[in-house]
Amino acid sequence: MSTASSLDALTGFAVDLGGTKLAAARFERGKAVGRERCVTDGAASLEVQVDAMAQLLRRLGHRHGAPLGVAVTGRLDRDGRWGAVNVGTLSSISDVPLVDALMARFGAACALNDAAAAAWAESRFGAGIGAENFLYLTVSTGVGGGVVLGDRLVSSPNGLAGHVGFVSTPEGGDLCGSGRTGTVESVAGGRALAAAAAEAGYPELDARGVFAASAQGESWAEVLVARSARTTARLVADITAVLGLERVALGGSIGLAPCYLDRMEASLAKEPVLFRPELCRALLGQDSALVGALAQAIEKQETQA
Ligand code: ADP
Ligand code: BMX
Repeated sequence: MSTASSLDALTGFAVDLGGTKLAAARFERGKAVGRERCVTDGAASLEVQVDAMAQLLRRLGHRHGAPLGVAVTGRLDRDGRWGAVNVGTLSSISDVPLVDALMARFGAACALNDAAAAAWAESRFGAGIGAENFLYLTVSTGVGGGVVLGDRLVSSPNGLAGHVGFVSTPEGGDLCGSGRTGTVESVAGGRALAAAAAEAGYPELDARGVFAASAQGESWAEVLVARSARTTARLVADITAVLGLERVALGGSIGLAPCYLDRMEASLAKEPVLFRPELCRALLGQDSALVGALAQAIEKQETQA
């Protein structure tokens, strides 16, 4: 049995590069013993993104060759090349050699999509335990997903598998940064909510501000929050029709916002029972992607040893 199959076997470093924040942590026996974070530069090149990771890792005491898992927003193909699917989130990342750059800089690294990493962590150590057909859904800057069927993280050579935010929705109509029109991400994700707030006359608000306005009873904001939750609930029912999902764990700062799960539950309750998987919050919270990336890094090292 792989030692990474238990949480307390996880000792090393992890990075989670999302569309809004870059987080890093040092883990000892599965516990975060140091944390660093900064704002993501969505226009940065590969070199600048790796520099930003290096700064955080240096502060955490990283040494060349230490176990390192890196979770990134965007697509990671089988050759370790990285590309934004939504170019509005990372405008300078298009088919760049991430894994080569990480290996050259840090001596050891394993990289994967952020939602895929989070799905792996939740399925092994968190909300997915005991579910054979499991989806982790992040509602964050964008809307992303990772699917675990049995003991296997679903992947594809081009790294697109699991990108559930790019499914289209009848709620949508706008052009998405992926090139598709009317995607779930272009309605329900954080960038979409900020854009909708600007259209409603609140250009200074981000998605967090929209949720705060909604909590204060502002009806324009309430409409946007309700539409996001309704759209992701419908997405869950649609994916359930394809994969027979048993359980879905919600993550990301929007997915973990206090009211969001309840709103999704209320929408999902209108679907026939067959299309309603169990819905819960990610048990590892904001750490899912960090933990999953490090677990994958350690599993990879063990396989190569
Ligand atoms: P990332 O996408 O970088 O992984 P997050 O999961 O934190 O990061 O998602 C960022 C999005 O979540 C932003 O659009 C931000 O405005 C929004 N957000 C942050 N905190 C909250 C909150 N408490 N309630 C609702 N939305 C939030
Ligand atoms: C987008 C896509 C996914 C990512 C998801 C959540 C890009 C740059 N990202 O759908 O790869 O998993 O967002 O990422 O195309 P986050 O930035 O919201 O954390």
